[in-house]
Amino acid sequence: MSIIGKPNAGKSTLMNALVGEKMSIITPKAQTTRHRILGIVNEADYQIVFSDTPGIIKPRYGLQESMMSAVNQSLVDADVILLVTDVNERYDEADAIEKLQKTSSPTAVIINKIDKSDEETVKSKIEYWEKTVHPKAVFAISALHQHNVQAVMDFILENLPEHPAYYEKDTLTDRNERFFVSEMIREKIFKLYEKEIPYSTEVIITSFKEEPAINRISAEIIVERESQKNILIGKGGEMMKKVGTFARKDIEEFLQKKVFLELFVKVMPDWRNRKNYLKRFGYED
Ligand SMILES: Nc1nc2c(ncn2[C@@H]2O[C@H](COP(=O)(O)OP(=O)(O)OP(=O)(O)O)[C@@H](O)[C@H]2O)c(=O)[nH]1
Ligand SMILES: [Mg+2]
Repeated sequence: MSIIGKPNAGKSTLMNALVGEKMSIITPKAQTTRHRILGIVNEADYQIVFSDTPGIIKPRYGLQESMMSAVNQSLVDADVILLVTDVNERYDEADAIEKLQKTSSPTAVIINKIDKSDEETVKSKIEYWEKTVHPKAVFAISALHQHNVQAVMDFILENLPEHPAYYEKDTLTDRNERFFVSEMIREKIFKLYEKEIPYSTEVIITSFKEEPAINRISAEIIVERESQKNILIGKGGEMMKKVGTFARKDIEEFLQKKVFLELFVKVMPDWRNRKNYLKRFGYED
């Protein structure tokens, strides 16, 4: 079950709504999601494996190339595809449409953010998508307000093939705690910094010690240039403190435990284009 679409369309918001858990981080900035992230729903008589993916773009550097191979990989495996679109986007979804043409899996187009639109626009978008990609269904929804999300869920259940469960019954995702912790830190960076900073940043968990009453976590925030390091840290370390405080709150809620979080900023020139760094950071070819 693959969720694809352009950056910022609301794919991660929809996945979280369908799974009923906060799996993927969500920010107002494009290209928030960098990996394929699985969210698994287990019920007595079925299992649905959702896969959230990075927004479809034309890659300009190594990191973005890896992001696009995550999208392609998720399409290869998908039994059902949801193409998420923002109702207020212009009609320039050629890259996403092209990907759909390579698959024969049942597809639904999701017109999202209808809370920010009007009936007439929604109607014309439904018509546009029906005649452009001939999907099996079109849904107009608001993932943010959980409006019409159940209809999408029903479509998925109707179209999922009979198959033995791919994962153990209590599995929720393919990612570990460290991954989610690093994502929570990255989410704060996407929200607190502007321009190229979020896109030049990676977060690596360097130490994760579980003690009875507290978890001690250290993370490195990787940037590409010395000047970015200074911006990240901010005057007197103020900005870094903010990142740490907000991230720690989320991590404590996620782990249901007290957390001591230590952040270090490190420069790795041009990491977004260096194969060995990308590999080490968990990005596949
Ligand atoms: N008004 C409104 N905003 C929404 C809706 N769904 C998502 N958003 C907002 O749109 C922004 C992007 O949402 P995401 O879920 O991160 O989008 P995405 O498609 O995963 O983005 P990338 O990971 O960058 O590809 C966030 O600010 C969301 O709160 C919706 O139904 N209505
Ligand atoms: Mg996303």
